[in-house]
Amino acid sequence: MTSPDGIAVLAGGVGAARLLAGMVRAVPPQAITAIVNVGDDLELHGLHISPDIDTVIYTVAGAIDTTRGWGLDDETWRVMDALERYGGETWFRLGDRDLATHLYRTHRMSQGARLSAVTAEIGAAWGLALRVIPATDDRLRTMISLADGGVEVSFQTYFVRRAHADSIEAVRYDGDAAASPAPGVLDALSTARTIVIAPSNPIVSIGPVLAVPGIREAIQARRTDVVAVSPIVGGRALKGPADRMLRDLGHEASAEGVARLYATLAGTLVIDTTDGHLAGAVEAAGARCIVTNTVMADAAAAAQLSATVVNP
Ligand code: FO1
Repeated sequence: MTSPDGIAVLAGGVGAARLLAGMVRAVPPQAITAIVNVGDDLELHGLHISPDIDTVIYTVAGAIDTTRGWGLDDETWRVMDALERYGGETWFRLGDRDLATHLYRTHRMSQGARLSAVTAEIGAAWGLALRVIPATDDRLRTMISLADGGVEVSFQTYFVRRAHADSIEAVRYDGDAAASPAPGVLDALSTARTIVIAPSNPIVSIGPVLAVPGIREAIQARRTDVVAVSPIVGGRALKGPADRMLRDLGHEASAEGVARLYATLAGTLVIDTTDGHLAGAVEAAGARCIVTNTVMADAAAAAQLSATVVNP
């Protein structure tokens, strides 16, 4: 049960993880509930891998490889190298220490444990006090239709195997209609003092969370208490293909475009000082606009942005 001064955060990968790592310094971590995207999840080598959940947990635990932004620091790749001998699938890089997470998660789920329960066990094992909850325990997979012929591929095939180099023409969230919010998600969204939409990719990180029936409505009902952070700075994504995906899908890749995308969800949009000249346009799109540094170059910047976001 999130306390009335709780903070609920819709989270995807790297940007959200950095914000959360700052937020646990700005407010008591026990008051924070991260609701994390599972549309990136995949089964590989018979293992269930949840990249955004692991990126959040490893980053807040201070164990993330800061260069890559995913996976563990001090990593070795002996298993991947050994798999090469057999021609195994090594395009999706799984470090030796990271593999333990997938082995444990897969084993526990084979015993009938829900993803949300196993995620709580893994977060506790890394000493986290904030709650990390998958948006849903049901199967939900982001599928990308590539431009020029529209062949549909899984998210990680688009993002990693094809290095997100393709233009896209559609995105869908396979399984969304049958999915239910994981235990604790709707409770967190209804009792939190503030709901934060982290600076994650609106299409493939925040989109799959909103696609779970009940979640979008729960956020729309709280619009005045919802603060979104634009993942687009100066027309560009700080990391990853969010700007190109937005443009490919007919949205404007700008702080103003994000304001329009989130118009029914967030009463406040936080944009970077680079985009200060767009504040009027953001307000015209219906959101209160806060202009501040949103580039979390270090822990101090992440803590500063978190402080702004939790007390908008
Ligand atoms: N991203 C890559 O670009 N290449 C990889 O080989 C890769 C492996 C990987 C393994 C575990 C994990 O938790 C994340 C991993 N990522 C990799 C990142 C992953 O594609 C995420 O989905 C993105 O960061 C988007 O959130």
